[in-house]
Amino acid sequence: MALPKMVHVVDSHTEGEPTRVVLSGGPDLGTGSLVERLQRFREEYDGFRSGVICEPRGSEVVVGALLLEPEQADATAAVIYFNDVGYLGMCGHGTIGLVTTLAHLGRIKPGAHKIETPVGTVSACLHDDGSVTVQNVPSRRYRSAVPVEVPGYGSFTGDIAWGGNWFFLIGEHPYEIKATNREQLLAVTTAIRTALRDQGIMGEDGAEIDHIELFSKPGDAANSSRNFVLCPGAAFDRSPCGTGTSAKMACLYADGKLAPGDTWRQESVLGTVFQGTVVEAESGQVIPSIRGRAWITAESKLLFADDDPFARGILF
Ligand code: PYC
Repeated sequence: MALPKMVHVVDSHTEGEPTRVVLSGGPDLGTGSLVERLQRFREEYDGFRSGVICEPRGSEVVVGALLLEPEQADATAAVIYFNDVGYLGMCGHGTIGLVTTLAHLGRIKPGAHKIETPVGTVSACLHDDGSVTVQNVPSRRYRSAVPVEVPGYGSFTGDIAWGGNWFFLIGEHPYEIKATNREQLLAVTTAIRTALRDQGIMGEDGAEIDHIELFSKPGDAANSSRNFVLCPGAAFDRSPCGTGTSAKMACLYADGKLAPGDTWRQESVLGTVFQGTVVEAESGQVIPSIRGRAWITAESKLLFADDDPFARGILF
């Protein structure tokens, strides 16, 4: 696969978590469903993913958003999210970043916009104050109170839930969720993910659980809870994680602790907040909404020289 010479990107952060929207210079994935286009991206252009996201042009914290032509005539955009190790189903903070980017470029106005993702179409409302509400894909708890023995750390019990990605959600643990504890939190959540994999604990249809979410009391009493979310690679989410907040609300709903229309204010490890709510959907699922804000940080051209040994990123 030859890399393009130049890729035009807009960077933003959503409540602390970065998104890099690829506007031009991305691979030609042809036509077909987004699932088919994602498969082509993964099989034929994975070096583009790592080149755009990994060092020296990016970092493991960044989530990429490849902007594509939608299939539906009334959709504003289609998008495939990706990171330093692979591809995401949906991304809540990324959708807020994408909508803010499109508004920054003058391509959309306040109001509701349909965005296609590989796991379903979501709706994003750009508000007059610049904040964005994302109505996510139907979310559900798959299994509750699942025990896992984690070598070096002991036992944990968590729920497995889908919020556009697969999560293992843990409320009971001895760790203080604060930014200065991030190395410890990264170590334990990474060990939990490895233990889930080693012990064959999966999402539905054998899907890998690649996000681990710890909860505690909020730092600010105005909020409902604080979280720490391990993303699929070795980075943690600086935002409260849109798909993670969706998974959390699906669990609360399943426990009768969150009714449709109630507000859930999810605080991140940095103290930033997504405000969430749910409506009921069929088969015990909920349709979660999360509201947050993104800020544009850069408009850049990424350059890829033919003889650059790290054009496809530094693959540690
Ligand atoms: O906001 O859904 C999210 C997300 C997933 C991974 C990083 N952020």
